[in-house]
Amino acid sequence: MYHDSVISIILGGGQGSRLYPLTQSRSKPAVPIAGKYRLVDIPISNCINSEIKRMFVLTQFNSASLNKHIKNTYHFSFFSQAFVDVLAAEQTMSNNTWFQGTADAVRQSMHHFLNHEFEYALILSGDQLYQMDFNEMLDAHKESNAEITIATLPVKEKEATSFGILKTDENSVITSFIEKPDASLLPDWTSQVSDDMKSQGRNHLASMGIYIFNRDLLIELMSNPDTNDFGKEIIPQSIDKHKTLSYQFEGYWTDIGNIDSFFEANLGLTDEIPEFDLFNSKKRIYTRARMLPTTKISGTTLNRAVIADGCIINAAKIERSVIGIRARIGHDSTIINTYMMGSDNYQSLEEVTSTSKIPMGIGERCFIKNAIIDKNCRIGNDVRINGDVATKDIETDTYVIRDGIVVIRKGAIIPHGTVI
Ligand code: ADQ
Ligand code: ADP
Repeated sequence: MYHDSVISIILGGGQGSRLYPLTQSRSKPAVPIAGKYRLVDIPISNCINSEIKRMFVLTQFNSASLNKHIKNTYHFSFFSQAFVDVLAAEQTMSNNTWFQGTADAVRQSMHHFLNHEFEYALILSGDQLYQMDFNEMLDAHKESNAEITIATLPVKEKEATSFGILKTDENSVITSFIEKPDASLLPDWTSQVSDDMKSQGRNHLASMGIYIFNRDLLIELMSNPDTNDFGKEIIPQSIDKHKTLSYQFEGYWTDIGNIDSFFEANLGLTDEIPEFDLFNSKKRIYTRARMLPTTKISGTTLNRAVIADGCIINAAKIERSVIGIRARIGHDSTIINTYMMGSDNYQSLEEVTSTSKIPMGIGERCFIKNAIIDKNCRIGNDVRINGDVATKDIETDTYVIRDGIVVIRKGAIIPHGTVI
């Protein structure tokens, strides 16, 4: 176990434009996933399960909901060294800019890390869904005397242009690296992979954006103010000078950095055997213990539905959907292929039954398909939302359509009878 020698640095997101509008009023790590968690719970839980308990979350926005979530969720023993610190981009005498990229975010926060003793810095992305034991990666790093280790995953050709792609020698030492290569270059960038990966057409070795750096090397690399990004500059410039190991991972891992992948990763949880396993007690995903009541369902046909705590559901049908905490869905409504995040609070019975104001949740006789409904939305009666891949991307005050997915903005009011 490496808990005394490792700190982890979670990259909590730049401007968050790829997950917009979910990041319109909150920082990326605070985006709700899987009905009751937030994005930041994934890397934090992986660290806790790997006994790495000193964590920094780097974010551009000092968002109240992120701070509150972390403060209310991760209580460690008074006698333990464990902590989760949120470090937001800060103006100091020596710099007055926001983080310019992933490496710049680490550089600007170095003075916080250096107050702590550590041998290895584990750098993690804040927008990936996976379960990984970092001790195995740390073992590989230490045994090979590497200065940098990158977690890597075989990917298909059509995905390879979105990642850093690399080649290794027979000892898994990285010999070349290219950030997000043009498709025309890919035939030169295949690697030897296992038969299983080969049979799935996964012949390119991609960086997962998960790095281990030895402390002294990280200090040295961060002293060069001209490098702002790990994938674009630090890694390609380091591999010739510093031994950089590829630690190959073949488990489930997916980037959830844009609306389409975020949507699919959430709906994937409704599969009969989801690739991301929330039911594994050894790889538990932690979140805030909210003490919500059990969910109440009446008259609903449920098919592949994942339903969080504290919901009141009277819908006719819910199919391939994830329904988040405190969600309320009215009579005769049909919800298909939808991620509804739920609500931050309950309304009183008078508010819910009032005819003057649309209550939080989804009303009666609605039909909702291919949608993400952010928290605290008020969807009236007889509303029809039918996302379709043929629909062009559009943006209004209350919703945004991206890749055919209708995203209802946080707190939006959708009047009775609206058709989207
Ligand atoms: P990308 O995912 O495209 O590629 P990037 O946008 O830099 O890389 O994001 C990496 C992580 O850092 C994300 O979690 C992001 O939210 C966060 N981040 C980005 N800018 C930030 C900032 N200014 N401050 C704080 N956090 C920030 C990277 C690598 C590729 C690799 C893929 C794997 O560059 O080589 O293949 O990750 O997903
Ligand atoms: P969660 O972790 O439950 O998703 P947050 O920490 O972001 O949520 O905030 C939700 C909490 O904020 C709720 O548990 C509730 O106590 C409080 N809250 C938010 N909005 C309201 C409101 N309008 N009325 C009462 N409480 C609220």
